[in-house]
Amino acid sequence: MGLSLDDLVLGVAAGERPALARALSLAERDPTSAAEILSRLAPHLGRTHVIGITGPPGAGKSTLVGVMLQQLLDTGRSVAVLAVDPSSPVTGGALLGDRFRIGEPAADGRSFIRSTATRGSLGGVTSAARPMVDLMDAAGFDLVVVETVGTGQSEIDIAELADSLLVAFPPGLGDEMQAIKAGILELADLLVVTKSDMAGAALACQALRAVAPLWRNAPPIHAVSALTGEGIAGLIEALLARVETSRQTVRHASHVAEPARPSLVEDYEQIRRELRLRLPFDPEAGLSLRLLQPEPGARMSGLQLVVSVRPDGNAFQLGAVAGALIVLAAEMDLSCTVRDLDLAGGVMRLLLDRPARDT
Ligand SMILES: Nc1nc2c(ncn2[C@@H]2O[C@H](COP(=O)(O)OP(=O)(O)O)[C@@H](O)[C@H]2O)c(=O)[nH]1
Ligand SMILES: [Mg+2]
Repeated sequence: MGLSLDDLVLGVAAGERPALARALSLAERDPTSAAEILSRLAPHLGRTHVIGITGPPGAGKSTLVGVMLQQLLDTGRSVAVLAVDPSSPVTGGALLGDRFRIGEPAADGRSFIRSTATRGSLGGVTSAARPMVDLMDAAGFDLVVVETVGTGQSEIDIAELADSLLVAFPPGLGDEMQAIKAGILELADLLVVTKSDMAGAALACQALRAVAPLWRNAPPIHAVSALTGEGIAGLIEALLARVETSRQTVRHASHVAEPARPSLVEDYEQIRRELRLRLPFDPEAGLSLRLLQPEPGARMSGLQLVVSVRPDGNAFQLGAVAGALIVLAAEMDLSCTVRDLDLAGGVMRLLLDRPARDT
């Protein structure tokens, strides 16, 4: 109580922790007020890099986040953490021995940790996660780390929320390998085999390496141990390289006029609307449509799109969407190239572009 919406907006924009904490609570219970606050914070949005981490319960995500948090703070960046699974608190890297010294993360005010209860029936990202991340962004954190428990649905939700998605893959997963084949590998930017100090870790790496070549843009695999510190430095390095390139891409986009891009995104929005009108089912109920960030240094002007099957969807819907996308693109004078279509795996990757014209 006591803080008006105006106070909250000013406080969050100034990076004040009490205001941020209250705005986050508001986002959990009053989406309308949160939306109001966020609309007024619009000029402060879009600066952070969101690191998502997902994977099965007990994979070691929270422990890894604690270790990564300290490492990221050590680079001088400010970091906020949103744990959507509050069952295992982010410890600040309590597992690590003296290999990495764990200070008191909050000591100099560059870190902020918040848990939020899981409400989705599938145990996925709550609908409040997006506005909560946006509030952390508006408060000026360089990085926002979001941990979610991996169920099929939440993995896709977190993929949409994150700029960089880490998928944690613990040793001894066995049958759950199937779940990974069903699309999450395709969504991951970095695959992390956790608990590499354990006996089954080498096998887990092997299993991933065996599957990875099936995908054209398979993500790199990092084996890490929060217990011994093995692989952590390499993981952080890979992550920071992504943070840097995406920052440059954003800068580039805002400084250099690229006439093709915005209108292509508008075309894509029109395609989404048309898909809904023309198909006999709601394509976005059963499928996830995700635009990929342009690859670092890519000269390609087109939009990359990943369509994957959600738990409620099926391969027929994917096939129908593939067909409809091709027809729509042709009608709109766009080129649509299917780069990968894996009906069994439930994933399709497309490139939408404007055909080259001689002028
Ligand atoms: N041996 C080993 N155990 C780990 C490691 N990281 C986490 N654990 C343990 O695995 C269990 C689950 O960890 P937690 O981080 O809560 O997993 P989460 O459910 O994915 O967030 C805990 O008992 C941790 O102590 C690791 O690198 N090596
Ligand atoms: Mg956890």
